[in-house]
Amino acid sequence: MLRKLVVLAGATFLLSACQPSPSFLNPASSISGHVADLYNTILIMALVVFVLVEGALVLILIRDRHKEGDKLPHQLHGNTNLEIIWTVIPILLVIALFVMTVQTVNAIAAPSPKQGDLNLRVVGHRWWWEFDYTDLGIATANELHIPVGTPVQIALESVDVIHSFWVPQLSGKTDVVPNQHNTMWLESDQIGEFLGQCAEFCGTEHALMRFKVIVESQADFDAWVANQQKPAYQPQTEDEQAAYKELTGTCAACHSLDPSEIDTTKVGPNLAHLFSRSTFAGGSFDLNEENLRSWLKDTQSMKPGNDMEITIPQQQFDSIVEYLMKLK
Ligand code: HEC
Ligand SMILES: [Cu+2]
Repeated sequence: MLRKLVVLAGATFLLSACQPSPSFLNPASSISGHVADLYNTILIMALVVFVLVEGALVLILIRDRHKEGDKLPHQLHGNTNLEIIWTVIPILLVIALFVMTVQTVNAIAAPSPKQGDLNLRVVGHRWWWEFDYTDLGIATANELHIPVGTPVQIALESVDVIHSFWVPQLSGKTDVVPNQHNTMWLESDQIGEFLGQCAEFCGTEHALMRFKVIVESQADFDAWVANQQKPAYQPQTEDEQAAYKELTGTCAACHSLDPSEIDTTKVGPNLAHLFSRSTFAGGSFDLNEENLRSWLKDTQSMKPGNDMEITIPQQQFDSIVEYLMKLK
């Protein structure tokens, strides 16, 4: 048992060393920096208290042990000075924690210090994220592209239950509540990919309601936007025509093939540029042919309980897969 535990703990450490930690303790923005600073300060304070209190305890246990032949020690009742000290010090500590926490909350809640913002709408769906670039007229899902060093203003909405938007390295958590308009902003000062996760239990597939924030240079971001603004790939061959008919027929009840159709009532993600993304179904699986085929064959075994329930006619299956893979 103990050996198993040691191996498990060792493996966890080794594996976690492979990737930079997605934790807020590895911040890539001023907001997460504030949170990490507060956490570290409180941790240090707690460590000092722990070492002093436990140190005194252990010292007394050892030094004042009962020894053979000891007489009954001097008996006393109460010590006003000591009691004042151990009441006042914790009160001062708690006041300090309170002040630091309020300062951090204010720093996070403050409007972004810079102009030139990008406006975004994030919509929580069970169990995936819709990202609407309202100013740029594009809708996408599960992978949020933003330019480095630019504050992004985010309006948060939910079409069903309460979710929570959280990118530990970039932002605090903000609840995404039906019929309520919450806002937040985030900014990254590092290029890279940052993992996000729904942070409010929202049902069966809550754990697979993930997403990625892809922070790029302004030039890369502009190129990405230009591609997303293009219409989806149009059918050329007969097979593609058949697939297109299916995609704009049965599938269109829940999916749009028009990147400029910003429509939160669609139950599933916009598919116009599906293969410009690297993951799907709430950032849960790598997007490649094999996984796409498994998904279309049986979505419910890959992500049990999700809202895509459909059987695709066998004769159209291959052409749909091939068509979807052209949607770059
Ligand atoms: C009843 C609604 C519904 C129908 C009809 C439907 N889907 Fe879906 N689809 C969904 C939902 C909901 C998701 C997201 C599931 C999740 O991540 O939890 C999804 C996800 C997907 C994804 C992954 C997209 C991404 O970026 O995560 C693909 C690909 C897809 N569907 C293809 C299709 C195709 C092809 C059809 C038609 C043959 C179709 N769907 C019909 C609801 C539907
Ligand atoms: Cu959620």
